[in-house]
Amino acid sequence: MSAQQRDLGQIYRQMLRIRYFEEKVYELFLRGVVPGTFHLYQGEEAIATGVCANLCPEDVITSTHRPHGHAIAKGVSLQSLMAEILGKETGCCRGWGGSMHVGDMSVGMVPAIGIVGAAIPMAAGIGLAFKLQRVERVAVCFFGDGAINTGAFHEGLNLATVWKLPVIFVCENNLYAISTPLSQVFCLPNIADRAQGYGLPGVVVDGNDVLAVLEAAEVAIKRAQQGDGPTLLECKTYRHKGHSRSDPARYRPPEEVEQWLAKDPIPRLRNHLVSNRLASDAELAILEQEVFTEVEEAARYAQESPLPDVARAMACA
Ligand SMILES: Cc1ncc(C[n+]2csc(CCOP(=O)(O)OP(=O)(O)O)c2C)c(N)n1
Repeated sequence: MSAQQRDLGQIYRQMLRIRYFEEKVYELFLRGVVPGTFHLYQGEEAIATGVCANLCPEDVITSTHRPHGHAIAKGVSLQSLMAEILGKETGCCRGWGGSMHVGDMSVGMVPAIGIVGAAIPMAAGIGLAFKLQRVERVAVCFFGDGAINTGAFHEGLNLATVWKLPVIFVCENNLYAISTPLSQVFCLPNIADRAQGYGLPGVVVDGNDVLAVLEAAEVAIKRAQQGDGPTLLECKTYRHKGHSRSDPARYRPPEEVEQWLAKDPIPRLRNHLVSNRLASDAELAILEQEVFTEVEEAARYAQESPLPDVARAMACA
């Protein structure tokens, strides 16, 4: 299916659900309701949305310390996600994981892993399981540019390629690993260029253009489903906020931030929808209100939910 034939209204809704959800998380944090830290995905919504729109519930994703967008795009409910972030019993991990470990295997999301790069070989292992089971399922591994110099990146990409595993490696290159610019730790023009060294296709994608992500992910997923092995997708993007909730991100030049904010993927898709008469302003305003209400409802649900029972803290299940 070409990106033009998809229901782009649904894609817009999904990106907006991620954006509004995280705005609410930040608001709740300022009100002192969120325990622990979190890492906002704002600015990168087109990647999770564009990739996961091509997946079935049976396909599996792995995620990082910045997992809210991946979770929402893969189908974790806003209610259970918000409850997890607030450490509540009704959370997708029953309040035991918090923001950095959200996940729900019933929709194909392995609980997120905060160790940089650690999920890369794990995704290869999931792909190996699918291959051995002879099922047409794929594993998608999201990771940041900070993961590309870990041994796990080398092991995971190499084995997945050698064994032709159905894995899509999605590098969300937002130019910084905490405060370290990619240019200080990497010499090639593109992370995707690394793929050549392992013998898999490496594709550079504008990660702020959801139409481009949809198309590139579709090609990579088909290739994996046909038994032709993995692909490395490098999605170039930018996080709007600091690394974590306490980071003012002063290490980024203001003009760089400004340039990237102008490429915000959400208004970009909105403009596309309106200028191509795929949706009117009024229709999108209704959709935006619906998403706002859905997020408010999730926040209310999470806040009213009980905390986990302390007596269960040392139990295994
Ligand atoms: C193995 C390991 N080393 C260091 C850290 C601390 N740490 C947490 S996030 C992060 C940066 C990750 O950057 P990147 O992979 O580019 O993802 P982004 O935060 O940009 O989404 C680091 C170094 C960690 N979690 N795991």
